[in-house]
Amino acid sequence: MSEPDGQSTTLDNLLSESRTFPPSEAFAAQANATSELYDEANADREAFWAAQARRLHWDTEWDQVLDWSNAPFAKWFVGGKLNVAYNCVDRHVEAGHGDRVAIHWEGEPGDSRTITYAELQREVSRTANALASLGVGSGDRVAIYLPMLPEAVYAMLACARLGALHSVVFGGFSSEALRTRINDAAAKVVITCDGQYRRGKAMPLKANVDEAVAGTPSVEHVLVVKRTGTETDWNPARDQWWDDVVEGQPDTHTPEAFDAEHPLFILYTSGTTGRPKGILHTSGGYLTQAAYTHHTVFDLKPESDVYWCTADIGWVTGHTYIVYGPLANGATQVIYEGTPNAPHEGRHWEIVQKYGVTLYYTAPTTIRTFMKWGADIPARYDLSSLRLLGSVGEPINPEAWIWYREHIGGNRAPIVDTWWQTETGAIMISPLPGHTHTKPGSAQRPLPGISAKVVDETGTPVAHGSGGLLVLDQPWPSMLRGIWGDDERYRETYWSKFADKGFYFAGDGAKYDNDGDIWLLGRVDDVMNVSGHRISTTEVESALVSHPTVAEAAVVGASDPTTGQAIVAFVILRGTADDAASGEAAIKALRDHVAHEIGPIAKPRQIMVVPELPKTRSGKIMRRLLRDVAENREIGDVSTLADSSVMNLISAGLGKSS
Ligand code: 6R9
Repeated sequence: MSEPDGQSTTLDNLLSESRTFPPSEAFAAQANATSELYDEANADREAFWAAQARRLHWDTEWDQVLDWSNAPFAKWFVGGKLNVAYNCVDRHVEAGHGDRVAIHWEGEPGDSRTITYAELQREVSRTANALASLGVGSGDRVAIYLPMLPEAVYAMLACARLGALHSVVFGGFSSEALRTRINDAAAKVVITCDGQYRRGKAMPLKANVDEAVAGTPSVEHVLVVKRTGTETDWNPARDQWWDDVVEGQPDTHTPEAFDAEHPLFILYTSGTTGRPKGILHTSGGYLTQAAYTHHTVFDLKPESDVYWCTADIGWVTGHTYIVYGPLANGATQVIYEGTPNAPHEGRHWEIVQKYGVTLYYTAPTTIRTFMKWGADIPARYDLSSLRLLGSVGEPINPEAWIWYREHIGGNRAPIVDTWWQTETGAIMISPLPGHTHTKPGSAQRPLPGISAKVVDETGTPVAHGSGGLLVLDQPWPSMLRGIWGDDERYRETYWSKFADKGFYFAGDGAKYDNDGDIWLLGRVDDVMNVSGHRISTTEVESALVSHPTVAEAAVVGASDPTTGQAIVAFVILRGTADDAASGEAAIKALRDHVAHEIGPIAKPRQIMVVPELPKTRSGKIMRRLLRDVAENREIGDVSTLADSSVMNLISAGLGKSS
């Protein structure tokens, strides 16, 4: 394990901002969250979660709230049965809210669609019937490789309705990454579209699927949504247009109740090794915590709020806070297909104004991008509808927090900085709006019902004012139930570090301030956080060394003013490589190679050609020293290097860097 990336810079930032922001009386008076929630949860955690589970419709009530006897494999709401899609769609229609808008969908080129709950019910039913006609049933896996289209939501909910597991693969991942994920889950069906809009251009997407499924024996059908009209190759034995299969289906479908622990989805995330982990989530506990947190942390009033989470459906934030949480709560939300600067840098604020968005949830990297573009851009729009702002994905620096509050929230809307992970399934640490006196840069307290601690290497909680490692010391309903097909890796990755205490190790550094509030300080493992996306250093290193010119590679996350961290690679070229191989064109070829192997999000910002890499006597690369180089710092202690002259060689040779 190396030291927390960027910890020192984060700590420096913290010193510069010590204001706290109490909620306004008006907000507090109407808030969903009250301080009693903490008391209720402290009095009886299981009774508290049972009360939260009653937000949902259960076909059969559970007979045990939590079974932790086979830890770390949890069972929540044992014996209970429910249908997740019914809970997200049908029951709102049955309750008389069929005419309520579920989704205001805004396409990048400016087209839009309004989908009410009644329409959503028909679309999800048709899609479920279509998938069933292709042979999809309970327990089957369906890969979804789509941009932000309503069909992505229909497909996810149709899987949930049938008891099939979806594995959504972010549309920015390469065909290689898609193939690995399809094969790991042995998906039977892939759902994609012809092309996707990106900054005004139509980019092919189905072509990636064609490349991927050339090596996926499990795939029987590819279902293709028509979006851009982009020409695509066609394999008639395998490919079908979405419209041809879905349109003619009956628009009713009877949902079946599944066990509370029935698997709901797999979502791949980067670990510290090259191979991504298929994080497994199940039904009852996941939906309970998704609904509870969405209601409490975002203060949702389903009759009047217009909610917008800007995440992509390919990440966990899109799963829990676009699909399952908001829809379980009967919310009206905006889903936007494109990037924040298409066709202009005011696009988000234009959308906020158009739909009267009240609750807005985004990532620090996006906020910092808005800061770069200038406060005069949001100032051109009417943002007075906004009454709450959220942040997720990485620590938010106090400067961005204050800018967000002032220029987007009109110094009025409370900010919730929400800490959680793909593995936790839902928000774990966050202020409660209307209750908490917020502090710029701190996620502050575990939510009622959640327990988290900052501990030292022995698992002992650290004193207020000190730093350590973040652990979750009690099971929670939306916790991952394992890594798909690899129980051992699940135990090893999350539960082995504090095995004697039974703590879940999150992989994040954190500290308590003097009030006992938690400040997240970034990853303490070899996982980078680039624009809120988790990418492992090993994954990028494997991609680099798979290129014929590269002998060895080491990758570090260097702090970056916009993306949080940026990928910086150090490569040793093969013996035969001459000056041409280390030239600009060659470096571009390496960056493109990484994009092809993993996806454009993993492209290194910088690749430096070096003669050697700094290693300890046991052969471990000392990333700390490479980070010093990447961040233009004086190089730290080199005494544990096998050869201490290596750093001089590296510094001397950097004339060849890009
Ligand atoms: C939801 C999501 C999880 C990692 C996590 C941590 C970082 C997320 C954060 C935060 C500080 C916050 N992270 N939210 N760090 N403050 N509010 O992002 O899931 O993609 O799995 O990433 O992101 O390092 O461990 P995921």
